[in-house]
Amino acid sequence: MSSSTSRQAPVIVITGTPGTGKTTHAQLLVEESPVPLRHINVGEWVKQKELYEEYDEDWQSYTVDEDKLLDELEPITSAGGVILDWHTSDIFPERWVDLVVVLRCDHSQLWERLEKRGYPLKKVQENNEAEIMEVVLDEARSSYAPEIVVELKSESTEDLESNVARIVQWIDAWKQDHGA
Ligand code: DAT
Repeated sequence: MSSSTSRQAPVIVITGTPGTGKTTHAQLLVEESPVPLRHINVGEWVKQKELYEEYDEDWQSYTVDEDKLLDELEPITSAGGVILDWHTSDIFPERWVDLVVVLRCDHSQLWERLEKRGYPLKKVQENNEAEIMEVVLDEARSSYAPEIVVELKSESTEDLESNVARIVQWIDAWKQDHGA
């Protein structure tokens, strides 16, 4: 069984409604991190490695095969040094995860980002409602200990930079605590 004590570097989940800035944060964090981190965009992984059951044309999304996905991720997360970038977090076992960052964005700005991405209207609406209802935040809070879940605003470049700086500080502290 993996545990945080056996990892040389932390496992960080960056979650949030689609469009809140997970990938943008993960990419900058890879550059700025004091320890090497591998960025896994879980949605892309599911497509590339065909870890899905079917594609839903209506919603333009995949139904993930969760067992296959977890089997693929287990050895990677047990080694540590990973950012898991996904719009949902409750699938990852608690023992895998050291920090959960939940990104938040004002709904009108989120609407624009999702429209620019070319999402169908109902997908824009559904995601926007999910952001307003704090679905992703609630899910993270009900899946992990409160002290490892951090909610961060992602509405500007300043937010992005200060969020990443904060996570870098957290990684420095993690390294000290774990003698890494
Ligand atoms: P996600 O991975 O959560 O779907 P993304 O990183 O692809 O989101 O970002 C979606 C768009 O929003 C992209 O054009 C970059 C922009 N964006 C993300 N975070 C931002 C921020 N903090 N400030 C300004 N723009 C941001």
